[in-house]
Amino acid sequence: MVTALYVLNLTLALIIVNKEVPTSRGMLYPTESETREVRSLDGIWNFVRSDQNNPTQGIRDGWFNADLSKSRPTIPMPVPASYNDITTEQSLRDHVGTVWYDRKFFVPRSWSQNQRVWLRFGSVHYEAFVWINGQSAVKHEMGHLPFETEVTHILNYGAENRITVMCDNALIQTTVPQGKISEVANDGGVTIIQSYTFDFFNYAGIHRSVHLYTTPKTFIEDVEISTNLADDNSVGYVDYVISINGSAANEADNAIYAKLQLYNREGVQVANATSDAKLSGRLKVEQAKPWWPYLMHPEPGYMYELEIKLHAANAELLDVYRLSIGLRTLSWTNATFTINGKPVYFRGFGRHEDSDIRGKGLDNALMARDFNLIQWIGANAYRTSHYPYSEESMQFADKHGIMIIDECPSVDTENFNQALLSKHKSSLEQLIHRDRNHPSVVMWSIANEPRTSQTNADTYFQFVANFTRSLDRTRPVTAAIAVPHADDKAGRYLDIISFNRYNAWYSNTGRLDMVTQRVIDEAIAWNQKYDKPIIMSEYGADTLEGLHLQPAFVWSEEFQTEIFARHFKAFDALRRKKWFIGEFVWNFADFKTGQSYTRVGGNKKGVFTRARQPKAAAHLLRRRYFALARELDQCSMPEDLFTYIADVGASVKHDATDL
Ligand code: GCB
Repeated sequence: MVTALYVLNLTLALIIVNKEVPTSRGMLYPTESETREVRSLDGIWNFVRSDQNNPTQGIRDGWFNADLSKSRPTIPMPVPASYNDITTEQSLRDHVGTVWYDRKFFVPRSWSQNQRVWLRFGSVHYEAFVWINGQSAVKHEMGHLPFETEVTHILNYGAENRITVMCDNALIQTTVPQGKISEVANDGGVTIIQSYTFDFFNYAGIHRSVHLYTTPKTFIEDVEISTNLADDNSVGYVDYVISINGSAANEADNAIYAKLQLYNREGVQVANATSDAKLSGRLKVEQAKPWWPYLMHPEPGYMYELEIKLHAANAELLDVYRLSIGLRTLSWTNATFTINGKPVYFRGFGRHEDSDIRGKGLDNALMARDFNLIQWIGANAYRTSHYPYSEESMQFADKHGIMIIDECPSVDTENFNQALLSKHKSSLEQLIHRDRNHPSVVMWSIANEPRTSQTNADTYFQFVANFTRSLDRTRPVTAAIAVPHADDKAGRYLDIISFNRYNAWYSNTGRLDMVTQRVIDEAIAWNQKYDKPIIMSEYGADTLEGLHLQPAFVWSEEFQTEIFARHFKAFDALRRKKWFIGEFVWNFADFKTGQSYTRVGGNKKGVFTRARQPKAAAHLLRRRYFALARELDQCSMPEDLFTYIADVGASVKHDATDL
């Protein structure tokens, strides 16, 4: 009987159907204009934790009907930030289930007239329930992605308002990412444990900014652009589709139109157009300045400003929205990836949004520092491992010419099932909707280390990859795979194969003599299996800053430096085969993980410490990344790249020509 049930379950699990998923609307990044105002609700909120064994009590008891402090004693909590590391309490750090936030705010009387008001969250991990003045306003599931709702009719104008947020961090088998919740006996009774296989701390809370913003009654709800360049890159094309929302849109179909003007960096108008009745069209940009990656061109990250003015049939100005855009074109084959017709070799990192105290909370100072370090080290790309990063960081990447492999929050995906598939697709839909206008985004990563040898992985990834393509055909699709190439069932649905492997670390620990050939052999094997471009998307070694051991020994700075060098040798052999198109170190900086005896305060594979200072290997990596940039794109070298050693003639060189 038991066997029969098991077989039945297995059969049910095998049938995965490709169902529709809900479509995102709106969510343009909130910016001010002649017709829009933006107010931040960031700051110190009131915070309370539910009892772990009673996570829905607050809903049943209506905690949202009054100030939270009326239900429970509250503590101050910064927004944006993860709540886990703010206090000194282990119980809050490791809390599983719901927590509550609230705060008061005023809305100006002027906002009640002739406009609409929207509430927007940059991200809440993992699930959010929001009330305004006790009325349910919006619910959203999926960390690291924005959501918004109209609140025009539930606000008090010229008066005080209260916003209440319940956030649930529980991860189960049908969330993205997956986790497991179990009840385990402890010394005093039982406790609820959240477990997950992924290797970063499940930070939670209101992670990114909260905004209120106004729009006119009829407004620009969405803009989708795609860009192209003529073969010689001298002329650029911007295809646009504008969606509008509002009563004027419904009444006067076809009568509304948009005027678009494109400005260059100097503020000079370089193109303009009036849309067709469907609010779509094309701008042609003569003497285009293409968007180039960092070090690939003397002027990387060139951004234009697209000004969109929405007009009523009688020419009245309804709404103005400005969007930064870059002109570039991508193409790929089974052996190449090009940008603006030039082959690209990726050199960069897997990263995390992670830092002391604030966890995964948006921190502008940290973000600016990280981009300075990326430029200092000469990287041209990173993967948003293992979830979408802040919109502010996407804007930074655009401006700095840093290419992004944009990853959805699916990590260590397993036990493929129908509910999971729908959420996985929804995470990609939300991600692509949010990020499709960024020139920095050059590839979609649909998963990290999915268990692609399992039954069902084949159908599952066929659906996920094809769904991604149906949303955006202008960028290739990849996934970072770690199962052995022979067992993988997903690669054939990808455009580019990325693989993660830890030679001399997880396998053959300490054996630096077992790296180079293995990396070469594995890359060749992936290429032979799928005949697609290959990237090594993770390699590295945990390294305790300040630990020096000569000869190199695991965990020491010497070992990280040596292991990098062994990989570089493999990459150089592979680069001769044109299909090997990139190397990504794991990780940019040390980051926090769950507790484990393999982790000393977290994962220490950072090239930078968690405080964003270089380890010894950073200097080596910097010399390599600049050497690659110089060889491939003839960039000039930073003056401080080589330290003076000795004036001993031609045998010891110490300047850029040494490369
Ligand atoms: C991996 C994972 C990454 C881990 C890393 C490690 O393969 O993709 O999330 O942090 O290995 O250091 O174990």
